[in-house]
Amino acid sequence: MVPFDVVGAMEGCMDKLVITAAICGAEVSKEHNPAVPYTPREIAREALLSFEAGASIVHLHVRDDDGAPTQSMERFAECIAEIRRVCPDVIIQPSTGGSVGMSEEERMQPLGLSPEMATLDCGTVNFGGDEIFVNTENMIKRFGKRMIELGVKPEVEVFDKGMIDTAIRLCAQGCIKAPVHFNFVMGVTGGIAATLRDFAFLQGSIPPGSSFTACGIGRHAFSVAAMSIVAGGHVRVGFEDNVYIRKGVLAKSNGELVEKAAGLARALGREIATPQEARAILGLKGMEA
Ligand code: KMH
Ligand code: ZN
Repeated sequence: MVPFDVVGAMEGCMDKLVITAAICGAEVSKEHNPAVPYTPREIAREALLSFEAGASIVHLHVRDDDGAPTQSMERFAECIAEIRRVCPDVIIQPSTGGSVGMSEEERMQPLGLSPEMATLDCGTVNFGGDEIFVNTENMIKRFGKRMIELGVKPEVEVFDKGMIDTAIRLCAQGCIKAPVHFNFVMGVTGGIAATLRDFAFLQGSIPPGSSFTACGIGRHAFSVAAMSIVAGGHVRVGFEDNVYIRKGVLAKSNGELVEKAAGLARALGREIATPQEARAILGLKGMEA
């Protein structure tokens, strides 16, 4: 993969673009945007709209009906079944991050469903104010080893550059399998900024053979998407990261956000991957030789 080769992208030499829809999150609510889904039905509808607009992966948090975040395995099972009913082929990637303050045991629960993928948060980060998202090295090792045991492909969440270094170290210790798939989460208060300079720094810091996606928080959603499209990475958008389709205008659905990212990709000559193509690109189980 040639970084920053816009001409190459336009000639189709890059992998097709894998779009992840982070449809729900744990911190965003209907007060931010009334279309944020809580119930299994609402979640499945947002997954379907995202899939129809070009998403091949749904990054999944789940909520109680009143919107409270939960990592309950039963609730994940219910939501996954509802998504599968309307959208059988999409890749479902549960969060093991949950929400700030949840215990390791709570967060681990969706792994019990042996999903194809799950997130693996590779370091502790301030989230502004007194909020700290805690991921000690031993926790990361336990999450990583459990994913290896269950054949779950981790997506390593990177809120700052040192988290890439942690993932590389834990790879060498057998807690994460190479090749690693990263997600650069850019623009979180307390994390790395959503700048082109820092994007290049992150991309240049991952081992050869790795894959990556990127998401920008809030107003950075589409500038980071554009950077990743031209750099040969993949893209994540969705209400978890940003609720606006453009300045001051709320998105009607996650599908609208995915559609905008897909439009950027098409304009830059990058084709969109189907879920099956995404499985091959990311080396998910069932697609290995
Ligand atoms: N909600 C954040 C505390 C993940 O999904 O793994 C963690 C998060 C990352 O969203
Ligand atoms: Zn998440």
